[in-house]
Amino acid sequence: MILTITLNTSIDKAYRLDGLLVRGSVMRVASCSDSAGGKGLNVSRSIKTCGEEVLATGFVGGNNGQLLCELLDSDGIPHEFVVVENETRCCINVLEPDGCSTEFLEAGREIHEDSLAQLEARVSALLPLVDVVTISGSIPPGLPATSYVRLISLAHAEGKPCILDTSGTALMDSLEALPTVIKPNADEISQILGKTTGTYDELLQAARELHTTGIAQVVISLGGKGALMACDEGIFHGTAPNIDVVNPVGAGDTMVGALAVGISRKLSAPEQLRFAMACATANCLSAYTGRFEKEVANRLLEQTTVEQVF
Ligand code: TA6
Repeated sequence: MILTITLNTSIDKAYRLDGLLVRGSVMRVASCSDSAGGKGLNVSRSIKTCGEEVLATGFVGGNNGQLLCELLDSDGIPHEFVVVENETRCCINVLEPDGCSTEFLEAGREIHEDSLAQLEARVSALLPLVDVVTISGSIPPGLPATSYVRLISLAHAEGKPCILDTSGTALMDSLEALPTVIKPNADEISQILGKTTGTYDELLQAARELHTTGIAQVVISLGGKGALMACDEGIFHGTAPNIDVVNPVGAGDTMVGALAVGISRKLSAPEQLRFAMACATANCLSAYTGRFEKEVANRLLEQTTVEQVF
């Protein structure tokens, strides 16, 4: 079973427009779909789509928190959240006919540190039951940037691999806990190593350097150019087939979920990367945030290649 941890859950609202966004105007939304969001819940859906057992935890609060649990129930995602006082946030994704996607992400309401202690106790109780842990997304106001350090350490103390997918100071301040897998973008790698990683070779070198600090797998998304993975077996470059993107939102989260599935299934590192890229590409073909069709991912898997570059 895979445990997903989401401190900053969200009701994700996807607004699809009939015309291009016009600033300063009143625009009626052609369609709106709500989904249980926050990166870790997109991750949870992707794990379930892959056919693996998943359990979601983190924080929910208020009416939005209740709606989020109902949305997860309808997705068939088991959950054991710590309920907090303040309302769960909303994140808006505006989708235009030309494929442009604009996201408005609320910071979230304040969560008190005693709630984090409750979550740590909940996670500790669940760890003996799980194979892999994922931790995804931003840290809500009120909690320290080091919130993920203790959660990663709890997982490692039980011998469970832990994938961390976050950014900014939350990522920087969590590296001391040596998460098993991280998925930084090129800017974050530059920030971590304090040097530019503009060229492909600089990215390769940086991924290798980051891996040597003790992070077992460093996955770098190259957008349309695929993704890199630096690990003990070497450095691999995965390339997915070209597609017409329908909705890219959640693709990175689907990649995390598929990486967790790959680890749970004890796939080799390059096979984990290939499987994760096929699922993330399938996510981009779905109109719904953080969802994809397993059959589409299986078809894309045959067209996704991974080559060893170092
Ligand atoms: O990656 C897409 C997404 O998960 C959206 O669904 C929205 O929930 C947002 O990211 C949350 O990002 P954050 O970094 O604030 O956790």
